[in-house]
Formats: sequence, structure tokens, C-alpha cells
Amino acid sequence: MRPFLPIEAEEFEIPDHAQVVVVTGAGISAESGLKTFRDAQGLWEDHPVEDVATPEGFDLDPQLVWRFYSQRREQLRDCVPNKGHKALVDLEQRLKAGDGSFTLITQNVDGLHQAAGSEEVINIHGNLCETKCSNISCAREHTAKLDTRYYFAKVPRCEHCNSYLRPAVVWFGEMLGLDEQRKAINALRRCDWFIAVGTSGMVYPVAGYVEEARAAGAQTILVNLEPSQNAYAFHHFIEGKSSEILPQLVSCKESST
Ligand code: BJW
Ligand code: ZN
Repeated sequence: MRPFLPIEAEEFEIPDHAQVVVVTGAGISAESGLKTFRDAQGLWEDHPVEDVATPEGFDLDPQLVWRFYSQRREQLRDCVPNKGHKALVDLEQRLKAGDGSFTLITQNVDGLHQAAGSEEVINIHGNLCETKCSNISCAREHTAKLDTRYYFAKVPRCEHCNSYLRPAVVWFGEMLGLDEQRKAINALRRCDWFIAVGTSGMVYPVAGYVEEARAAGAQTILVNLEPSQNAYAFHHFIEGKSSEILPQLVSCKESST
């Protein structure tokens, strides 16, 4: 592994014609008040990960899992996008106004990118406020948003087959949506800039997207509080808070001077 020398955001100039893919993780929402996943030794809100984020955990105790996700929706209630989310909206608008392209792949299920105004968003791990039927032979999706103002203590049931509804998120051991993966891979194969923000680089397949981007010839930049697990795969590492780094990284230096 080569030595890691963090550099400054000012050293980059992303041109208006760039083909950019950004991957975000829990770190970008941390400054909006949402907890990241891996800051408590495998526990999420005091629950072992495998109890609340696997299909087996849901089969074993649907009530516990539903309460956990209800708590997460409650935490979302008062959250608003921060400067990191907004900087990505600015970048998208600038590239679209030029000859560039912009694709945002988010592992976050909180909807804060859309709330900030991002348009091309791939929710690769699903959406916290949507549900789907847990019975795979029914699997109806309910994209009507769950109201974050209420705490749902009871697991709701599917109106078609009466099985439990579950959050429309991707748990460990589950396949990511085929449509979402296809869009992500298409964007990665034609990108010339790849930026990962606020992610520990531990969860696959998304942690491997940097390799796809490099294979396409992209410049790859990691923006994080600390080197992620897959940091060795990036060309550059900018150390710091996404709400501070992203506005500097995406600004158009020529017009701002
Ligand atoms: C800041 C900051 C600030 C803080 N500014 N930075 C290949 C190798 C090994 C294992 C596998 C593999 N392929 C598949 C697997 C298995 C598994 C996996 O990856 N396991 C690993 C843990 C080893 N993957 C899967 O099961 C995936 N499915 C799959 O691959 O299907 C095919 C298959 C199936 C079965 C067998 C084999 C293949 C599905 C993964 C689904 C992940 N789902 C979750 C839950 C979503 C719903 C929910 O939210 O509850 O997604 S897990 C959780 O982790 C969530 C996140 O999206 C995801 C990533 O976390 P993230 O965003 O990186 O957060 P953190 O907390 O880890 O990191 C935050 C970072 O931010 C930190 O570094 C901080 O320093 C930083 N930070 N503040 C900047 N202000
Ligand atoms: Zn059903």
C-alpha cells in the first residue's frame, strides 16, 4: 500500500465538461444530525447489525426491526440538508449547463440529496421512508412515503397478501436493485472524475465502484474524516468534513477569482 498524503480541495478544478460520478455514504449526512453506522463497534442504536439489517433478523423479530427503522425515521424528522449536499447540487447544475454529466450514487436511505435539490440520484440501498412486502412471491412495493412524524410501533401488513411490510432498503445478503446497479455501472464506465464522500468503504459492491471508475480512466478522489478501508484504491485523499471540503472542491475556480 502506498503512503497516504492528504491534499487540499483547492488543488482540483473540475471542468464544466467533466463526466462526474459521486458516491456518498453516511458521513455526508452526519452534519445534518444523522448518526453514521460504524461508530459504535458493530452496534446500530445498541442493536447488533445482524439483528436489524438482515432478512434473517427481520424473520426472527419483525417488531424489533420495525421499531429500529421507526426510530431512524424519527431521527430524520428534523434533519435538513447541509452544505455538503448543497455543493453537490451546485456541481450538478454547473455540469448540466456545460457539456458535462453528473450521477450521484448514494448509499444513504435518508432522502437528503433529493431534499437539497439533486436530480440524478441513484438510491442504491433503497429508501427509509418507503416499504415493500416481505413475502418475496408478492413483493409489492409501496412508494407512498411513510410519515416521519409518527412512530410506528406496530409492523404494518401488506393489503394484498397480509404479510408484514418491511422497509424498502437493501439489507446484508440481499441483492441491490438491478435497475439501480445497471445505471450505476453505466455511469462509472464513462466517468472521468469519481468522488467518494463520507463512506467507510467497507460495504460491497459499492466499495468496489472506485475500481470500476479507475478502469474507465477516471481521477478518483476520496473525501472523508479518515482514510476509508478502500482508501488505497484512490488517487487522492482530502481529509476533512464534507460540508467544508465539498463547497471548495466543486467551486469553479476560474469564475470565482
Ligand atoms: C465523515 C463525516 C463528515 C463521518 N464528513 N466524512 C465482497 C467482499 C466482502 C463482502 C461482500 C462482498 N460482496 C458482498 C458482500 C457482503 C456484504 C458486505 O459488503 N459485507 C461487508 C460488511 C464485508 N454486502 C452485501 O450483502 C450487499 N449485497 C450484495 O452484495 O448482494 C450480492 C451478494 C449477496 C450475498 C452474498 C454475496 C453477494 C448488500 C449491502 C447492503 C448494505 N445495507 C446497509 C443498510 C441499508 C439500510 C439502512 O440504512 O438501514 O447500508 S449496511 C450500511 O452500510 C448501510 C450503508 O449504506 C452502508 C455503508 O455505510 P457507510 O455509508 O459507508 O457508513 P459508515 O458509518 O460505515 O461510514 C461513514 C464514514 O463517514 C466514516 O468513514 C466516517 O469517518 C466518515 N464521516 N462524518 C466526511 N462530516
Ligand atoms: Zn404482499
